[in-house]
Amino acid sequence: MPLLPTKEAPKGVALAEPEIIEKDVDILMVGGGMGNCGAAFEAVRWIEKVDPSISLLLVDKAALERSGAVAQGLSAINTYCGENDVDDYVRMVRTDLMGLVREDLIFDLGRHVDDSVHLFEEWGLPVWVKKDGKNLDGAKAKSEGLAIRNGDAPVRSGRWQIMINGESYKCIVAEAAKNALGEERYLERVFIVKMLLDANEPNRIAGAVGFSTRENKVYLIRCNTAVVACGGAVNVYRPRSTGEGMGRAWYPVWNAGSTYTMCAQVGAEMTMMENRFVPARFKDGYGPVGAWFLLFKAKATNYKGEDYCETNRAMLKPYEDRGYAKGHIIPTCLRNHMMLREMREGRGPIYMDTKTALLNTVNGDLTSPEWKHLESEAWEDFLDMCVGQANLWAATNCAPEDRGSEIMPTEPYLLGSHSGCCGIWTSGPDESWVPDEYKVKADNGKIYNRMTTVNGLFTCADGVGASGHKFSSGSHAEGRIVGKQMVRWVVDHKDFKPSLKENAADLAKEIYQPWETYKAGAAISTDPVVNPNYITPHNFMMRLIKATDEYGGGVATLYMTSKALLNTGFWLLGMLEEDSKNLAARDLHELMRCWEQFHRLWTVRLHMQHIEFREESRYPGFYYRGDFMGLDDSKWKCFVNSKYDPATEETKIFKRAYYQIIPA
Ligand code: SFD
Ligand code: AMP
Repeated sequence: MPLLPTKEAPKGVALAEPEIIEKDVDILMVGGGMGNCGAAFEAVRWIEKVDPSISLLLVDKAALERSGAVAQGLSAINTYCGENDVDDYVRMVRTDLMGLVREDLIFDLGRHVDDSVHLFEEWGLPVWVKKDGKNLDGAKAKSEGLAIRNGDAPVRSGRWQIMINGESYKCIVAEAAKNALGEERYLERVFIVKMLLDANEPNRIAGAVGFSTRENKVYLIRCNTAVVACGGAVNVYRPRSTGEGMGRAWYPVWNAGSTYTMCAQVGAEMTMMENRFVPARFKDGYGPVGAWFLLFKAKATNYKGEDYCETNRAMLKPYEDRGYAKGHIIPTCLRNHMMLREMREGRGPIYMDTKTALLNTVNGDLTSPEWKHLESEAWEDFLDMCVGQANLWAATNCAPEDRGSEIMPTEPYLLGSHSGCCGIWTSGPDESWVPDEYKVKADNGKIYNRMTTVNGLFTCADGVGASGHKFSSGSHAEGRIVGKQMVRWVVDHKDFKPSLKENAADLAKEIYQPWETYKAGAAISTDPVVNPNYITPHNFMMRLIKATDEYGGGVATLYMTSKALLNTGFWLLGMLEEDSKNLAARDLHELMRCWEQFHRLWTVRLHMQHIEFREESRYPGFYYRGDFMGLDDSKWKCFVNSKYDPATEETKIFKRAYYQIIPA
């Protein structure tokens, strides 16, 4: 019989009965992104100083050099304090995130972040330097022996941002982490599925389980302490991209909410999961706008050429009156809020006026050598961090000096390190100025900075909630804070012997279930991706993102939702939860996709539950509660936190007090 054509051919390594590999380590690091590269580097330094017998293992689902958000590189470092006062950094983050942030965490990060940037430069990252009023790019600065770590001035695109030649940013940071670890202390291409609690001590982390995406191996790792830093959640809402472009997104598509799901599932308290980030980006290519707004001083305009941030200034009044949107700082969500009005009322498309910006910079002199340099900077901004946008410009014959490019608010992303702040509730530093409620007391009565409410479980970067605007540099710096604390934890808990409730064979069976489901059902249909007995991870994701898009405030409704809409969404997600038991995998790649969908489902449901709980529209432009359109500080100037109880399988959502630490 001739082979029937298949719509989706399997792509990964064939599935087979997995070998089970068990490991015991003191420190387990899950994820190999900016956060955990910092954690690994710092932990090794302290292990060498304190006790070289402490063991450590870092596990990444991908390869460190190109994993996570910085995989493609970046063209700016968005958090570098330099000459700025750290208090002002806290003020900026507080204003941008509508007044609700953990100021202890932000201050703590601000005072450490520059040190990470200096290390990046030392490890080889070319950083632009200002000399005699001129901008020298990284290579030129290096050749002249200039460096910001030696006191030379960086090229600032904005007050907090500095320019880099960052195509190889992640390779450089990963190399330093790998050099510190040595080959025996990291595992790549291993996807962690869940964290495991201790069998004897309640609320105590004791291990993790996952599988190789290249070999049929299940890894069960017992540990004394763990950090989960698997980035944010992408493709939890339907992206604007369709057809062959589907899958193109702004934040890294590989990060599927593993951080939030895996920590929530073991009972870690979550915070501000209602928050999201809807970045304004160049349409279709998702190219960054920051350098255009800040470095090139470009304006975004409606179809009439009006700067809608000026014409809609009155929309800010209610927020300014309450102390939000101060002076020239307009919170990111409110900038979207004004743009969305233009789109709703038919004054789109919205354009980034690249032409005027470029011509103004060189006073209209398109023949000067400065012009050539400026032109390459404009392209390099994309080539360093979003190659697809440069491709799109080339493919559409777009010369930015001739005409503007359309910008658009994207689909929502869940993250805690960029201009958003959902995540996990953690302890702040153990200092007198930090309110007691911000300190999580561990089993021994001590405070471990960035520990979650689960004993021995840490997080950093996109994982830590209520503390945005860390970006790449702050994520690394926060990882370093965690690395040091984990060594301290091990020293303080030398006698702990992890014991797991689950056994390895049962866990392996559970993880490989989608393969069994596939084998059991496959013969029933001629097309392997359409089958009454199972659902493929791709089809599962399509159902998930349709539900969240339409009912959870996605682009379909211009970010509008309400209690009634959310309830329909929960009903659909409930059925998806049931169907998640019927996810099927044909190969190892699909097995990873199955577990990613499961992580997405948990994360986005929690996001919607938090939105339901907060009866106001705290972030207009990111999302709206149609039934509570305004801000209500009398009831909601507080954190919304939640906690899943692994024993009862119930999630409780509640308020926690906000404390202002840095005066206005
Ligand atoms: O232009 C598992 N970011 C920017 N930061 C800057 O400083 N400057 C910029 O220019 C920035 N911009 C930007 C940025 C990101 C992206 C994607 C673009 C543009 C296009 C933000 C930073 O990159 C971000 O803040 C940090 O990278 C966050 O660090 P972290 O550690 O939280 O996440 P990660 O780096 O993505 O790493 C996650 C890791 O987890 C792994 N992983 N491993 C095992 N098991 C699982 N289940 C796992 N799930 C995930 C990943 O492989 C990865 O190693 S701009 O927009 O402003
Ligand atoms: P983006 O490219 O949008 O991710 O932004 C990069 C950096 O520039 C971040 O620190 C943003 O907060 C900042 N930024 C972007 N757009 C603006 C703007 N219009 N005004 C002020 N800051 C901005």
